[in-house]
Formats: sequence, structure tokens, C-alpha cells
Amino acid sequence: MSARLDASARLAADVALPAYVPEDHGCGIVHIGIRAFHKAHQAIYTDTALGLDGGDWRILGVSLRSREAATGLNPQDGRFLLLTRGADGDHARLIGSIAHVLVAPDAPDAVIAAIADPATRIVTVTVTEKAYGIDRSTGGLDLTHEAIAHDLDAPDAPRGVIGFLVAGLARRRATNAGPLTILCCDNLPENGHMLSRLVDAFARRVDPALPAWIDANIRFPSSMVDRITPAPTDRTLADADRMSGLRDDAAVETEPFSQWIIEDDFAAGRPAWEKAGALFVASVSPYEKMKLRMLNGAHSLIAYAGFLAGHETVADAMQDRGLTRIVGRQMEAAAATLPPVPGIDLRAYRDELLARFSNPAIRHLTYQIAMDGTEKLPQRIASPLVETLENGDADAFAFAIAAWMRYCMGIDETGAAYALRDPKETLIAQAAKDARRAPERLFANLTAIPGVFPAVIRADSALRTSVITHLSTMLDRGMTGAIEAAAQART
Ligand code: CS2
Repeated sequence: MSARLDASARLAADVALPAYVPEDHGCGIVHIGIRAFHKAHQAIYTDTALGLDGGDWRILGVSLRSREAATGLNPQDGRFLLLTRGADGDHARLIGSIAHVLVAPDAPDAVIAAIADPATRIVTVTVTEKAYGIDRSTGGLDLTHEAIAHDLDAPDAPRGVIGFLVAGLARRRATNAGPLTILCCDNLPENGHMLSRLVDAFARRVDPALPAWIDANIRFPSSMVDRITPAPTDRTLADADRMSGLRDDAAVETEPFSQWIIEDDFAAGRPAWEKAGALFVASVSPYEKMKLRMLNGAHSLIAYAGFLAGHETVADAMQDRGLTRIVGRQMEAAAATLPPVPGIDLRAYRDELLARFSNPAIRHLTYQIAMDGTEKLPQRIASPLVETLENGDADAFAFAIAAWMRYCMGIDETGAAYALRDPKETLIAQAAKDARRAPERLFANLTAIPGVFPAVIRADSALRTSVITHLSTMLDRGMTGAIEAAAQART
């Protein structure tokens, strides 16, 4: 058995090493939500920037729930291998930008202290859509969200991301620790504004003097992040061992492509992420919309339709010619809703997405992407659809909605049940059960769940007919039959 990776380990010669001595650099970033995506994205930009430009910008990771990141990284002095899988094979790189991981439930006060530490100048966040507690009808704070409700009751012993941020900011104010930037890196529109709104609403409730201080001292730039990063598997770890000669329990794998577009609005400095390829712009909004609607919207379509058609991964689903036609049509309709995106040709962007999705070396499970549909569909499908209803190809989004509705039945075409894994799974399961396989009722029940589809989508009779027609075909002929029918109807 191989020895465990750590700061003193010697790695096989073809593993790329950090271009700096990690322990020579202090921490300047607290990252909340340390999982594979952060390790394959922000941690890499920071690692490259540390090598090229130095600075005290290492990362202190925070895990809000699971101990997995801590048990993987802490015994390894924060080191892990990034495996990049592309057309030219696999490449391994040792990453040194993460210093340590705190597990919030074990040490909540240490997390608050880290956010309040004067050395901390940036807090980055990747906690996934459902963790924020967004009320989708107002854009404000959802007071019924479990973590929000808990943390409003016990603001000094928080559990959720907003509770921790506000507790950290309150302490920062009390100790005069200075300005800070909070940088949201989740797939949500105008994510900086969203986070700023939620933090402000929460702070108002627990400490009326805090919002004015936050306004004067804290910046919330928006950012668009992109790198397809499947959940690591035993194969990831076995390949890391094979390539490095060491056991690495924290290895991650990802695609070669990577993109980070950030609003240049920082309160207390930042790493030279631009030297690592990040693009700093005045407004992220056009890029964010493009990515959410074209990449993530297509991903969700591929996840639901692909999963039910028996495709385990996105790359497998891309072998399905009928499905790729439907994907292409939805991407085109999504592209038509976008404002001009500086420096980007949307046709080339679409072709690049299709090539990335087809990368056979990346095993990105359709079931992984299918998770949390009620948190993803609003910005990925419903928003572009609403903008298309008046004078565009609204029908192009109907197949994705129907596929999600079919998926909500929780049982595949072989009769096997699967877990829905959605914060609204109880409501969904009830809605599907009550519908008893009747497409009209399934449509009515699922569109009645609050906060997923705006009323205008339920009210449009042409769209309703088109979703129900796809749904009927999915139920009568199976997903493969429905894909064939929809792909042919296009020509
Ligand atoms: C995916 C994203 O799981 C999902 O919902 O659509 O994680 C996607 O892979 C990333 O946003 C790519 O940057």
C-alpha cells in the first residue's frame, strides 16, 4: 500500500508541483463549502496565482456539514492532486493552496473567528443553490428555510452559510477587523447581489446596527464559475495513487476547460487571479446568463432525459443523436435570450459546450446533475423560457420541463425506484403520487409547487399543451421513444 500524501512526500516525476512553498504563505481566504468543485476551480486559480505572484492568500476551508473534506485534506497538510482528463490523456498536479479545513458543526466558533480574523480579506462561497435560503418569489430571505430559521433563533451558534457570515461580520465589526470581500461562486444569477441581499436581511433581524457597517465595509462582487467536475470516485483515488505513487484521499478529477469571470470590486485586495486566467469585468451578468442558460440549462435537460433513457453519464447521452438535436435546439433558444456577451461568439461557445459534454474521459453522472431540480430549473429553464414566451421558440424548453416532470415520478423505465434528492422532494413525491401517471395532473400538480415555475408558465396554454404532449409520449413510448419523436418533429 502506498504512503499517504503530505507536505513532505516525494511524488512521481511527472506530477506538476506548486511553484511556491505553501507553508511560506499565510491564509487570506476563508472558503465556505469545500468540496470537489472548489478544489478543481478557485483553489487552482489561487494555487497558480500564489506561484506567479505570491502573497498571503492560502485558503482556510470550511465544511458546513460533512467531515469528508477535513479527513481527506488535514492529514495531508492540505495537499491534494488535481487530475485533468482530456483528449491528450490524464495529467496530475499537486495543489498547495489549501492550508486546513474546519468542520463547522465541530468548531462553530473557530469558523466565526476565521471570518472575523483581520488576516482574512476574502470569503469565497460554494454551498450549492439550496443552502442559501432564497425565497424564490421575492428574492429575499426564506424564513422557513431550516438553517435560516435555526440561525435566526440562535445567531451565536449558527449552522448555515448566512448565519455564519453574519456572525463573522458582527464580530469583525466589534473587533475592528476591517473590510472584507464576500465572493459567491455558485450557479445563481447575480450571485453577489443575491448574497448581499440575504446577508443584509438576516443582519437586520439580529443586529440593527450591522447593515450600515456591512454596507460601508463589505463588497459582494458577482462571479461566473465554470469547470465540469464530477464527484470523485474510487477510480479517481486509484488513478491518483497510480500517477503519484502516493495514497491521496482528497484527489479530484476535472476537465481541462476552466473559466472564472469576476466583478472587480474587492474591499481589501485579492490574489492575482488574472495571472491564472480569471477575467475581471465591470459586469458579470451577461456571462452568467450565458452560462446558466446554455451550459447549465442543457445539463439539466441532458440529466433528466438522459437518465431516464438509460444514459449513465453526460458523455454517454451525447452519443444519442436525437437527444443532442433537442439539446441543440434548446441551446439556440437560450442563446436568443442573451444580451451581447463581450468577446464571446455564441455559436462557438455552443460548439465548445457540445465538445466538453462529449469528453469521454469525464464520467459526469446524469443522476448527479439531476439533483436539486427545483433549485436549478428557475434560472436555467424558467427564466429564458419566460423571456421567450412572447416572440421566441418557447417550445424548445418544453421537452426539458416534461423530462423533469417524468423524473419526478421517482421510478425509471425498468420499474426501479430512485431517490429524488431535492429539497422539495416530499412535495414532489406527493404531487407525482396524486397524479397517478396522468400527464395533465402531473403538470398541474408540479407547476403548483411554489417557487419553481412562475405563474405565466402555467397560464400559457400552448406551452402547457406542448409539455403535456411530450410527457404523454414519455409515458407511452418511454424516454427513448419521446426523444425520437421530438427530434424528428424538429426536422
Ligand atoms: C451541473 C453543474 O450539477 C450541475 O447542476 O450543471 O455543476 C456544472 O457541471 C457546472 O456548473 C459546470 O461549470
